[in-house]
Amino acid sequence: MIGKVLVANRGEIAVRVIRACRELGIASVAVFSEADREALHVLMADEAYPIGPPPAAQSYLRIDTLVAAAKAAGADAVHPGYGFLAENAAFAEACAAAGLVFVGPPPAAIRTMGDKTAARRIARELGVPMVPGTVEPLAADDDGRAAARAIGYPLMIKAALGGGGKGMRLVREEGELEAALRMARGEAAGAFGDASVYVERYVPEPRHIEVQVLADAHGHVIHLGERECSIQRRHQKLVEECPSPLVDATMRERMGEAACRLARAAGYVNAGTVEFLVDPDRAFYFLEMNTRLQVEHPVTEMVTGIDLVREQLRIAAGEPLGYAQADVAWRGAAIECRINAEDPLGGWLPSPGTITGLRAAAGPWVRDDSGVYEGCTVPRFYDTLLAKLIVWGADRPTAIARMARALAEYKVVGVRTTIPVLAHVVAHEDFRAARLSTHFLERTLPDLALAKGRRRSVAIIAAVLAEYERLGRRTLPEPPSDAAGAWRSGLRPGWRGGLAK
Ligand code: MV4
Repeated sequence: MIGKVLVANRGEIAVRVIRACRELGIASVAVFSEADREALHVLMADEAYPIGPPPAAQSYLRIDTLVAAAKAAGADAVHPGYGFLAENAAFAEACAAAGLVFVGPPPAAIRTMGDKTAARRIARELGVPMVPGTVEPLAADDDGRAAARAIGYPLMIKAALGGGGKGMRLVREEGELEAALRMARGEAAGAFGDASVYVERYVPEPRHIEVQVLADAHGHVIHLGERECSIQRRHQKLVEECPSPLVDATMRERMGEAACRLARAAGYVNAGTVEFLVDPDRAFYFLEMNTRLQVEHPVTEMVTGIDLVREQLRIAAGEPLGYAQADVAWRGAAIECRINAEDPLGGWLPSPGTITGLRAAAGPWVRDDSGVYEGCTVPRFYDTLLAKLIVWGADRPTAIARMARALAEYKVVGVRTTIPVLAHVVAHEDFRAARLSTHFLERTLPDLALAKGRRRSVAIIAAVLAEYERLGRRTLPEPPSDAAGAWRSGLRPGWRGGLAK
């Protein structure tokens, strides 16, 4: 039985976990750095403990401090969220050693899947399709030539302990191999404390499709279908959806079955995600397994009706799933947009600061998973994710129209956000026709620069019309209310936020 959970995270995911706890009658304990004293997750939790200075290395990444806070609070369990220590086997072990339930997989499963070559060896054993390449790290003195000739060019060098695109290098021909290998090893050593790398054939124009799995401690493993995550920029996803418009029931069953077999072979328990690359012929290849709850988990929740955080807590408490694969049904379509405090029209730089005005989207089938409130300050020390806007519709076109509507309602003033780019994506004919690839954004973003120029023109035309109206006012009938349509640009008439700046 779990009666109290310490949430070892911040922002929207800490809020998400606190909400699930409250619905289950579980007490929640927040932790906060000096930059997060008045953060939303602190205001929402039942209790909150300070854990140190703003840099994450001195607060949210301190295993000793977090375990001490959990013990001091009398917590039974620790939920790691995503990022920070969520895929750190030593943290899971430290929790267990302190008598705390880690709401996540066993340390051995984290470690196995954290080594991408170990994961590839499991996939090979099981006959799960994967990108051709090595299943062992290259030896420290290996120049990679033999492996590269066997695989063929172009190829990718990846960090064995990497993932999520960090430490990856594309090699088009043998002449580039030596330098790329040196850089990849250096990056891997710096980022992951281990210079080990492996080699894979490069899949051009891939789509990124991942499968959600749930495994309980009683040997039940099921999948909840896929998410399409192809709209991304530099390995940061912007828009995700469930189901993938590319995947039919047969492909879902094949990918889901492969994901379940991988999870089972790794001794996996709790919620996890198996990533695949899908080529233009719809062949899928195992890429890696993420041993955490993912940012984009809500789209799966909206389409399956299953609360993934609730399931994580139930599984961690030792409860059986209580339903089987045949009980999982997928209904309609869900889309998630990530609202980040970044300035896409200014080089995508982070945009920390105080949120002076905020109006979230609402209405039918709209969900706002946010970590901020009007008046709060967005620190510069962490991930820029402010909120996730999620919508559901009976089908994909309905969900897209709803997302466009919801993005137009969403207003954030005081910090720059990615909302204009998200609106661009969901309005684009290629997105609407499901012509998705990981290159979507770089291919279509010049359109956004045009839109910026167009906005300026609209502002000038509006100013000229207003002046004409002022001059002619005496002879014209009473004008309509200024308030009509004011919501498009702000919370109140005359209050100009976001795009109008
Ligand atoms: C690849 C690939 C092409 N071929 N591997 C990027 C994130 C990491 N999980 C793996 N990634 C890729 N691995 C081979 N053999 C292309 C990518 C890739 C990518 C994958 C998923 C989502 C977005 C991406 C953007 C660029 C490259």
